[in-house]
Order: sequence, then structure tokens, then C-alpha cells
Amino acid sequence: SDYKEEPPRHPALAINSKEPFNAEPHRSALISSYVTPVEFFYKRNHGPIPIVDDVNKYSVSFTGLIDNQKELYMKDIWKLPKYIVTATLQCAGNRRTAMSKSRKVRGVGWDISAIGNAVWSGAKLADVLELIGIPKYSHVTPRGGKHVEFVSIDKCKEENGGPYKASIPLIQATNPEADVLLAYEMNGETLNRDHGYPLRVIVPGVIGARSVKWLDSINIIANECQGFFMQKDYKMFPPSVNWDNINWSSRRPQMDFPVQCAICSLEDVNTVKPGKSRPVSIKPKTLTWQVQYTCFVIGSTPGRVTNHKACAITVVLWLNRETVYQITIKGYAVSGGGRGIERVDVSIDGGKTWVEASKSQKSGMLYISDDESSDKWAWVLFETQADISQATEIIAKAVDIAANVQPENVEVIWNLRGILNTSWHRVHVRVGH
Ligand code: MTE
Ligand code: MO
Repeated sequence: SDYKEEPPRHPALAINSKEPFNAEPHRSALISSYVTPVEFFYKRNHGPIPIVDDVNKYSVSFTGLIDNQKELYMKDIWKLPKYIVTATLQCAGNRRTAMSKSRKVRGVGWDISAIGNAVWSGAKLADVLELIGIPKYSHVTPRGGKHVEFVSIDKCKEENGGPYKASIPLIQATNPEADVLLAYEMNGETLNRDHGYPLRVIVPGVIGARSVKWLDSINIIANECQGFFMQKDYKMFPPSVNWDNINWSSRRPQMDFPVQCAICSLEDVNTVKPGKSRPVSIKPKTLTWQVQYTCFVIGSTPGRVTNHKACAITVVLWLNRETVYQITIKGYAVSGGGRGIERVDVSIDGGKTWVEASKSQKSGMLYISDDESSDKWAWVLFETQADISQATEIIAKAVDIAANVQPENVEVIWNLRGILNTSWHRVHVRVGH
């Protein structure tokens, strides 16, 4: 098959599809560090991983509505100023499995880890385009180019064996503040094959589908890319649209992703029990009433403690004890378009009451999300502790700096392709004996 020369992968990844290779880390591994290690970073492919043997011969061609067609080699890209951008990449299909449970959707199933936060380094696309003659902050080239199309060297069945491709508006591509990169490093190491060696696009704040890997050419075009993944996929439809009445051209390709968060320290259903989980305290539920009632029943007045009374009280306390478990609620929160996270609300009673979780990025705790020191394209990790003594539903929801909130239920954002499930993340805790 075409999948004979796939790169080695970490055995701890949960594989959602083998060919093409789609895999994600387990929840707890995902949030074990602010920067996701390369081997635990989700892998989302639509075909076999291409092989680039000779990086010196590898080049990116620039075509389309520009005056001079050009070819840039890696040495040309390496020569440009190197930028380091910490950005969260999230597949639009993240949390699709949960959406499909509400009503069946089409697409590769993902739990909550089709997302990762990496330190990308490379040249800014705005610098690269300037090098080929398109000035910074251009809306349109003299020949009418308004979009920048990225074409890969891989082969996907959705493109009938052709390459994966996507586009972004020229104004975003030529805006240095948008931080769009042609990245050749991930977490300080040469990009590996799975993630786009030797060169990939990183479009911060936008669904992962636009960050084209294994870049082959950049075309300046008048209208957005007409490829499958721009026109026949990765569009957000309303819940009323089904496979019989879908009109693909009625919707725009999804670009920025909305506010999202998920709890990674817990599974969908968790059981805490003595021996397995560590109780923080064992306390009686209704102490005074129980003691008085016990005294009354055994016919003596409180105060004079006899052996049989003490014994009876002990039995009552034992029968009425309540084991309290401390649970760590930890996860990620992120919003698209460079909108930082304002806060993360956590409920341990199914949404009746809420507490605000603490949030952190690389530089420690974050109090204000648009702090100068914060990574604007990156997730925040949130954390809070809860004391639990009975079965309950734990929920997390994030709010971004534009006060956008996550929808309460998946039904209201259900869409047939199962993209952008950003509904409140709910997990259940049961108390066992
Ligand atoms: N680029 C190419 N050439 N081929 C692909 O299949 N998948 C896209 C994007 N770029 C894809 C691609 C999708 S849908 C996502 S979510 C991200 O790459 C995943 O990037 P990763 O595998 O580095 O995590
Ligand atoms: Mo994706």
C-alpha cells in the first residue's frame, strides 16, 4: 500500500484511523505540560505521509496573480528572520465523538485531544510574500490576487489523489501581526514527518485544517481555494441541514475557531472509592442530631458517657459517615482569532453553582488574559480542586475576552459533519464503596 513508509509513532496515542493515520493522546497526557511534546501532539492526516529525501532540493513555488513566478528553497526561507510563536492547533473535528452521540455525524471520531499547544518557529509568511514582491498589509495584488492558497505534496482520496490544499485571505497572510508562519521547527526541533517536514503553514487562531503541511506551492488567487477541504468540508451548517438538503455553496469555509475548553484530568465517567482514590476526610453527616437521638434511644442523658453509650454513638457515627474525595479538575481553554481566555467556570453540581478556576501559561499564573506576557494564540491550562462526597456531574465552560461563551448543549450546535463541538464539557463522578 501507499502506507508502507509511515514514520514511527508513540505507542500511547489512541488511534482513531490507521490509514490515513489519525491519533490523539490520552486526556491526562495532553495537559501534563503547557507545551505539548511532539510525540503526544495529535496527528491528523488525509493520506500517506510524504517523504522528502533531500531538503536542499526541496522548494516552494510561487504562482498565480503575481508578476514573477518564483521558487524559494529552504536556504532562502532559513535566511529570513526567524520568529517563534506559541500557538494552539485544534482540529475542527475535536470532540466529534461526543457530538455523534447526540445524533450521528460523519467524520473521524475524536475525543477531546485533537488539539495541542506547540512552539513553532519559522519565517513569517508576510516576510516571504514581501520577498516575492507583495508588500505588507496588501488586500489585493495589482493583478487581482486576494487569497493565498497553500498546496501540499501529499495525496488525498477526497481530492481524487490530488494534494491537500487550503487558502487564507491575502490581508491575513501579509499582516505580520497575524503571525502566520512557514514553520520548519516544532518545539525547537526540526519539524518531523508527521507534522509537515520540511515546511508547513501555521495559521494561529484558525482551525487546524488551514495549516497546510508539506508545503509544495503558494498560489496567489482571486477567489478562495476551490479544493475539497475548503468547499466540501470544514463548513459549519445549522442543525436542520442533512445529507439530502445540503447546499455546500451556501456556507463559507470555517476559519477562526470559537471559544473551547475541556476537562482532561477526568474521563467521561469516573468512580472514586476507598483504596482507589484518596479520601480527604471522613465526616459524619448529621452529628449533633444523631448523638442526641442515640442517647434518647438508649435511655440516658447526654453528658454522662457510659461505655454502652459511647459504643452506640460510635456505631451511629460509623453508619452515617460520609467519605469526601478531593478531585483535581484540570484542563485546557482556548479561543480563536487571538482572543484570549477571560475565565473558566467550573461547576461540581451539574451547573447549579460555579467557581472560577485558576489559569496558567508558561510564565505561571495568569490573572488578566490580555497580559503582555501571555501567549495570545495559545491555550491556558486551568485547574481547581473539588471535594466530592456523592455522585455528580462536573462541568467546565470558558469565556473569552470578547465575552463569547460556550453553548450549554451540543444539540444547538449539532452539524452533520460534526465540527466545532464546543458545548460545555461534562464529566460524571460516581462514588463507589
Ligand atoms: N496538511 C496536509 N498537507 N494534509 C493534511 O491532511 N490536515 C489538516 C492540517 N494540514 C492536513 C494538513 C488538518 S485537518 C489538521 S487538524 C492539521 O493539519 C493537523 O496538524 P497535525 O497533524 O500537525 O496535528
Ligand atoms: Mo482538522
